[in-house]
Amino acid sequence: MLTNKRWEVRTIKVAVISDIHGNIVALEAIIKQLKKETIDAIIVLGDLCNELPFGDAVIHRLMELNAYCIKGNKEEYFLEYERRHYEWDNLQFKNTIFMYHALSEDSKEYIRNLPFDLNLTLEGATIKAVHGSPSSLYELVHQYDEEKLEKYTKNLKEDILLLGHTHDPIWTIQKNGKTVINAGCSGVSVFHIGQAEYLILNIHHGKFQIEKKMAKFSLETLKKKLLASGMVENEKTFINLVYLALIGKKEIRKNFYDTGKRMMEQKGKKLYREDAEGIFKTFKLFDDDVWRKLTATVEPYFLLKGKEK
Ligand SMILES: [Mn+2]
Repeated sequence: MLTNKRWEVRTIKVAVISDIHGNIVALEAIIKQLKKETIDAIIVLGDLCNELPFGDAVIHRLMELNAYCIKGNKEEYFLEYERRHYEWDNLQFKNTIFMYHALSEDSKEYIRNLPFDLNLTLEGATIKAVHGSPSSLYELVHQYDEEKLEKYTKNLKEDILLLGHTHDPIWTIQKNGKTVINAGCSGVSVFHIGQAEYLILNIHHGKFQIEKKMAKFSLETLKKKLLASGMVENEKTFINLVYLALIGKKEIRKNFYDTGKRMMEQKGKKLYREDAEGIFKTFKLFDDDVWRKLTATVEPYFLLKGKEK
């Protein structure tokens, strides 16, 4: 029968994007590529915003595209800020607060309503999508984490487990008859300079095949947008470290945070709160004097100077 035959040849294409972190320039580059093919669904694995200050534009675009989105730890930071359970007066939090206030009310509401995970059945394939791991927004699951992979595939009902959060380049692994896919990092990858990685799942009668994709974006356009955003004038260090990592100088950022950790330890101060809940379980705290001393050491490398106040 004609209808059945048509049904049998149907392959659906699902784009999977992760960790955009407010990089609207990268997201637009991906969308441009997606428009060239027939995409049936878009899944976004959290950390839509909060690193680069264009989260509002990113969320509006994802709303327009009717993307299936889940929450990342970076959205949770904003929700923690809304709850005001902690003090947020450290210098290092100025950028988080700035990016929160750069969101429109409908974007904030969108974030509040993001689910922790998604369970989808698409053309016979069952998919579970999470940001970190099936039990936490913060847990990192790498390709070599045998125990975690065992734990999360052993009783998995779905065929495919989609992960993000690590910013590893895209990887896939077979375990306990399941396919685990880490969708990499679209917005702030330190492995693909000026390129946004994502993937396409081609699904046909429950069988699927994975295509790794790459979309080039302009770091110059991004730089101009960052300079116009007001982020540098608000707190210059964080955004400069992010931008340096984006252009391939990730060791400057790594050194900043590693040295900061040692300086806090030398002061006999804890990097985490005793009563830590939520984001403070994973968020390292730096005293302002440490943050300022470190800034002085990396400032000569800063490319985003901002306007004089
Ligand atoms: Mn994350």
